[in-house]
Amino acid sequence: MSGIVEAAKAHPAPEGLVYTYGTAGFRTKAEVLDSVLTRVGLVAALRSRSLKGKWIGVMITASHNPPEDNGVKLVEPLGNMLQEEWEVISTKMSNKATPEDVHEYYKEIVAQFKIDLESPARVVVARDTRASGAHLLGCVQDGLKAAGAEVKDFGYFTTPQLHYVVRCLNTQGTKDAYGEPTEKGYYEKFGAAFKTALKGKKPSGSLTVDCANGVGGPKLTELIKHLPPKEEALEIHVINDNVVKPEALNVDCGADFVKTNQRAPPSSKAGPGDRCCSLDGDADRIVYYFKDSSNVFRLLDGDRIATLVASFLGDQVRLAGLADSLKIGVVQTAYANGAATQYVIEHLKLKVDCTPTGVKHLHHAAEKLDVGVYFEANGHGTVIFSPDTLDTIAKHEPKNTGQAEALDILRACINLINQSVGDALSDMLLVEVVLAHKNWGPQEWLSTYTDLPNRLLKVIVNDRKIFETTDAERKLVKPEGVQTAIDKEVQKVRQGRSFARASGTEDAVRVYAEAATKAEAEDLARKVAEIVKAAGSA
Ligand code: G16
Repeated sequence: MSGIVEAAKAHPAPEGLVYTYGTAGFRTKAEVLDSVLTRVGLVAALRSRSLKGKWIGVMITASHNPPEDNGVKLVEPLGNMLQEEWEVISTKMSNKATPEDVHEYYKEIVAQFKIDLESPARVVVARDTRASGAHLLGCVQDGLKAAGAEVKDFGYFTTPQLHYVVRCLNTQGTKDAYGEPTEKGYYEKFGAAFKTALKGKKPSGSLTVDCANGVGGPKLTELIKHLPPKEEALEIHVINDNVVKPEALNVDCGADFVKTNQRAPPSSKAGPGDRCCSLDGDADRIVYYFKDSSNVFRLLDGDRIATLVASFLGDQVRLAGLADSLKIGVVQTAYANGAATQYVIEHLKLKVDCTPTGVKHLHHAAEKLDVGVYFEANGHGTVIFSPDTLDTIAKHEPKNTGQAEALDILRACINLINQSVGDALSDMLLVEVVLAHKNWGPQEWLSTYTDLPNRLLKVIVNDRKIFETTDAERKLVKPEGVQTAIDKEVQKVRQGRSFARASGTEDAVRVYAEAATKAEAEDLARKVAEIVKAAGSA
């Protein structure tokens, strides 16, 4: 174990910095991450050993953050986000001051979980296209080597591809086998499911995909090779796929840019009615949009994907004769537009749960449902089917051709949806399948309900950690008095709703506001931002 001291010595922790495993792992400026990455390597090896050698994933990415940032997250054997207990361990390990402290804590974890150091440690690593990725990979490798882990390096991957291979490796040869644990296996699985789910239907028009100049670009180009020919199915135009220039990542493009600014990337050449979508830097988020006949930008975000998919799956379940056996539910966060929540409850007549931000929270809530459709408004999400639901759908005997057809579509959708994590590429194919079956363009999709005008702002404060929330992040409990001030502003506008919460991926407090009109929503967001700014500068 002396190698552990050596590895930690080679990547010393900068003085005075405190690291936290946040909404999606550790995320900050790449130049201060060396020590964290090495220590994450050690923790990943221990996590694998604590599970008797199951494969654990390490993804080096900062997703939607600017090019100079980077980050790392750990993935559990079934492709889920890291267990919270191990998030705490990772945080503690990253903040140990000296190499000796790191070694001591390593031994403490071994004792706490009665880890057999003779058990194998197996870890899968991958990274996005950030310039700092290669160096940080070296730092993780040093930690993994010191801990004696067996490593599979998949090179450049989207985050969901990493989740996919981890799940495949751990389920190989079992009744729950998820697929071939290779990049090719990923394309083959989702490509084949897309073809089956379309059932000969063809999405109307073409789809332009903005890849945020991230890893999604080259991976989408590969995926297209495994889809049916464009004459038979979907014509895709790939844009913003320049990964040779890492400084272009997420700059004036990508899902976060589109969602936050509520406009298309300036590079977009799409005309009215053209269906477009944007991925983020590691291709785990997707939002759709188009220009309407009056040339007005229209966003179809995560809320819209959730309602579209929930309504479609609900129809197929009903048509297949399974309505009495399966209940569908939708999981959202506080960022969900009030109109979307109302539409799900009143029109789709489905149950809605609200959780704090972060895929892990939504995923856990969705796991409690037969069919859990979870999406954050920013485009992160997927659908998960409980084991009993999968069994029911697999065993169901259709009574007529109508039921048989719906059942076929349902089964193909299960294969098309990446159930380990939200996956922009798999979500995109799913949306295209639904639109093709409904024979809808973006305008019909948009017409299902009218979003309340809303505004999302980022406020830079001295210390964002002083902002503490409750009630699924919808209310601030600290600093004292801030929530009361926000409530007062909310009451001044019609259909007003607003909240503030510290980001878990950026050094900022996010403010969300919605109201009956654009002017009121903008005004409310600005007022709440001022309140937050004042409280954060005190
Ligand atoms: C990550 C998380 C998402 C979250 C987003 C913003 O996304 O995976 O669940 O919504 O950060 O989080 P926050 O508001 O706490 O900064 P990504 O795409 O950056 O990995």
